[in-house]
Amino acid sequence: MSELIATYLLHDEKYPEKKAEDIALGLTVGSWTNLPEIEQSQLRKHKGRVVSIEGLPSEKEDQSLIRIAYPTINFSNDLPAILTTVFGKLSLDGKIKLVDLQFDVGLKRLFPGPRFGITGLRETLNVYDRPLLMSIFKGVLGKDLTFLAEQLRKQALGGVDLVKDDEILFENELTPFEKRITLGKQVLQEVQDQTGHRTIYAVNLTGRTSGLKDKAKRAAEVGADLLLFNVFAYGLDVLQDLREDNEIGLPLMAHPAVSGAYTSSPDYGMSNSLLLGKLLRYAGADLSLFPSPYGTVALDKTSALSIARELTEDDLFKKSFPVPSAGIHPGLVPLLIRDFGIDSVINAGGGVHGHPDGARGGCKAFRQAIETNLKGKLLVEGAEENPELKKALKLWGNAEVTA
Ligand code: 1AE
Repeated sequence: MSELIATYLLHDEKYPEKKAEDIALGLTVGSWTNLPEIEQSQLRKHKGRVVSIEGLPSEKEDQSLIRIAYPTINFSNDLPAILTTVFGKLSLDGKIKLVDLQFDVGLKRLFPGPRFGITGLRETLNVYDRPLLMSIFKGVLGKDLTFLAEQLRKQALGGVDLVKDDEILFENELTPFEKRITLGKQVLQEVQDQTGHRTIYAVNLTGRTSGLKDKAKRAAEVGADLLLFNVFAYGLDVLQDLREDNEIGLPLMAHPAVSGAYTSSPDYGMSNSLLLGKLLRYAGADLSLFPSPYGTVALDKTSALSIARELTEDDLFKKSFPVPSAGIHPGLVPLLIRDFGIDSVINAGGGVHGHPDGARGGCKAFRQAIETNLKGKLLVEGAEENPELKKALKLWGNAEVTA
């Protein structure tokens, strides 16, 4: 029988065995034991099964990991049905956290995974031997297209591979969605003609859910490179819908806005690795942004690394780019490369625009930091030959990593 296995973390539960049995029963056939025998046998194939119970004693409280298998015949093959089955009413229970979901191969094959993934995006950009570099439009609320174009040009001239909209840039009269795409494309083409370097632009796909697919198709028609998407304000299934539509066919960048409401508590909600790693990848995100362990909105290192592992480990799907973000500056590049490897995207807003030489200097400083680190040199050594890097390190400091 095909099953989906859910792992939960329980806190201070005196009787984890009973709790596990209650969940296995309560989220599947309910009170089936009180029913007549004929009904019991019909329902037996739908009942959840307790797979294991593992005590995790700690100084503060006793925790247990419980694993429960749900027959896949209980739900339709979509994430809303799956999440409602394994963590529907249970998510309201308080002290229980959904840590992981293990899909069997048959179920997994029903999900799309990324359309492009790490390999496809590297091919688009023709960059294979270093982490990609991304910068973020900043301070664009209330600004017009001229401002936006100028900011974009500076970032591209500094040598970034991707520029993304700020996630809080929505549809507005000053910088309308389609105009951002067409003007952005023109600016980036001009820079490429001038420097030979290709930069692509992630435009923020926003608005009501009912209009998203048409808007995304229109984006593709007018030449968008990729779409930024606040997936957790909409739902994973909406992302999957965008991914599966061949008329859209664009890479998808998932922003973590709102995800903290589901993941931040150690006691309840879902794990970061499941939400921002595994499920985003299954649903089709080509890139997943999440807080790095070192910046301003820090995530603990174990969580951040577990997200990256889910995005990149060998699986049926293409790999998605991990994008550890928030508060990133050039001095953190050695840590980022040590912890996330070259198959990651280094992403910065303030660390680009706050550079003393402006956004162009900020992007250059990042490229110099990456190059220096990959040559096996300390950033302070690279700074001797690179004035932009020197200024960045003076302003923000540096975290050198030695072998
Ligand atoms: C975790 C998301 C980070 C993000 O979207 C963002 O705008 C970061 O900005 P900076 O680099 O912290 O200024």
